[in-house]
Order: sequence, then C-alpha cells, then structure tokens
Amino acid sequence: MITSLRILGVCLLLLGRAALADPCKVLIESTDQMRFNLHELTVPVECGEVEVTLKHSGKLSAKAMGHDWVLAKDSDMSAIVNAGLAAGATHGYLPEHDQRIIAATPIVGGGESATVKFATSGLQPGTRYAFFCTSPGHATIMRGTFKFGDSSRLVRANPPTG
Ligand SMILES: [Cu+2]
Repeated sequence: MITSLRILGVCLLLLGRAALADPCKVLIESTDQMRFNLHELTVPVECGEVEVTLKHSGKLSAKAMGHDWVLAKDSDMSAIVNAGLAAGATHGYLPEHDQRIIAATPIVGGGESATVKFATSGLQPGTRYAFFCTSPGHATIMRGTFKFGDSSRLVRANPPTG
C-alpha cells in the first residue's frame, strides 16, 4: 500500500514537472510595484497554440493597480497603448476589435489571475513582438520582448513592411 502510494506520488510529481516544462504554456507575474517579473518571453515555433497566464501577486485592487498582458508587434505597441487609454477603464484600457492586438488578458487585481490562449498561425518567426500592460502609464515600465521561434535566428530590428 505504501509502495503504491509512493509510486502515485512520483507519478504526480512527474506530471507536475511535465506541465511546468511545457514551453507553450507561460506564466508571468505582475506586482503592486507596477512590474512584470519577466522582460522576455520565448515560445518555440513548434507551439501551435500558446497559453499565457498573468498572475497578479500583489494586494492592490484592479482599480488601483490593475494589470493586463497584451501581445502585439513591437511597432504597434505605442498606438495600442494610446488607443487603450482612449477606450478607458470601462473597456479595460483596450481598444475594441483592434486587429493589431494578437492576444490580451483582461485586467487583474491583486491575488487574481487571467489566462489567454491564442494560435500562433498569425505569428512570424523573426518578427519583433512586444508584450505590455495597457493600464494608464504602465507600459513605460511594464513591457517586454516576445520571441517566437529560435532566438538565434531573430533579427534585431523590424524591417519596414511598406
Ligand atoms: Cu500594469
């Protein structure tokens, strides 16, 4: 009995490790200090779908220190942040039906988390993507680089797309 319990325990442990090691699932944390805990996320091209979970590890309310996680081309970030500001709090600081937004979570407050799943079919390896928070003023600090594909093959700058 004890042995079978031990085997079960090991199996659960392995399952837990496997889940954590899935490169297509990403956990990012945000804080009361207006920070993401990661500045760079890399997802391999093998992922047909990516799942990003944003956790707010702070205590402040969504109204006081709410965060979201938004993914877009690096070159679209500023415009989306401005459009989000114009959309206002009632729309979660996100412009509606904005084709430039690849993925976005709703805004979360302390102790909350939100998950977004998206297909990678619209992502191009080598293109520079950014993730950021659209709460007013946050994106100046709360931003990072999102890499899709083999990081060694990524180009530094995003070439103009006409
Ligand atoms: Cu934020």
